[in-house]
Amino acid sequence: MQMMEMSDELLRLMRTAGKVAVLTGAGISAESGVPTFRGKEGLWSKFRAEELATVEAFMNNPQLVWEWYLHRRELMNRVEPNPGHQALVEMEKIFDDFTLITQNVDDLHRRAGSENIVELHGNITRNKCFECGRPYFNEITLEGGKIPCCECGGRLRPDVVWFGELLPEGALDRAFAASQRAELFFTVGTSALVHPAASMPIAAKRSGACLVEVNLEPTPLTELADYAFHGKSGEILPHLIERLTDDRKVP
Ligand code: BV8
Ligand code: ZN
Repeated sequence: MQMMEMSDELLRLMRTAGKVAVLTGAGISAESGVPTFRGKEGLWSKFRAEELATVEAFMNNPQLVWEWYLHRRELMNRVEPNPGHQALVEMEKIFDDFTLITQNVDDLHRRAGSENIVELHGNITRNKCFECGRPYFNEITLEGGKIPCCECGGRLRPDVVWFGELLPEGALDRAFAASQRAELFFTVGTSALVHPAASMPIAAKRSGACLVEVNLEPTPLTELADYAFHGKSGEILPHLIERLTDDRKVP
């Protein structure tokens, strides 16, 4: 659907909705220069995320996995939130009950100013001990090929959720609760292939929410969505906010 066709029905709903939830994926950070997972320019295109973001990969080759995360962390220091992230900060101010559920570990929503964020897959800026789970705040370097360790002797790892690992319980509960009470649910910049994250829009729709997809290309959610905007989130989201705030200014 083209932007100009944004129906009055959706605008009316956005004008009157109170409870809104958003699920974001790597696509919302693409315009900041962060490679997506499954795009052509995917992260370290010679590897698949599923081969590096796993416990086995870390057990077999912790050096390679740490190099991948330090490379991504260094990239994160060089990029900024984009208008898509900023539009969600505005959205949080407009709706009384707003929850931003993200699969991204890039910390860009927090840096943009979003507050009520549910990090389903952790955050690449944080480290923790693989064994005891204690957070670790010092700089990580891979000097002399040694893997950094915790006082307990356990190996340190990035505080992200790897494939095959359970999501943080609190995060999963909060995300499902927000999805099931939402009147309006946006899924933005995700291929909707990774579970249980991709179940959030489905849970929202099942509970009666209006489902809006904003993504560069169709996904398995497109046919379920009430509205599907296919294009760049950094253009579509600001336009939605502009239409909404113009509208709300109407005396
Ligand atoms: C779990 C953190 C319980 C690490 C990540 C078979 C069926 C169903 C499920 C499974 C299955 N086999 C295994 C599973 C479970 C598995 C899973 O879902 N696998 C998938 C691949 C099939 N899930 C898990 O393992 C999860 N845990 O289930 O625990 C359990 C326990 C034990 C045994 C079984 C089950 C844990 C998953 C978390 C993995 N960690 N990240 C890190 O980042 O290093 S996932 C990783 O993928 C990122 O978090 C990323 O966000 C996420 C999803 O990818 P997307 O965000 O959607 O990114 P993608 O590139 O795919 O798509 C981007 C989209 O944006 C594209 O559509 C593109 O068109 C669009 N786009 C691009 N540019 C723009 C744009 N849109 C708008 N504007 C633009 N400018
Ligand atoms: Zn430890």
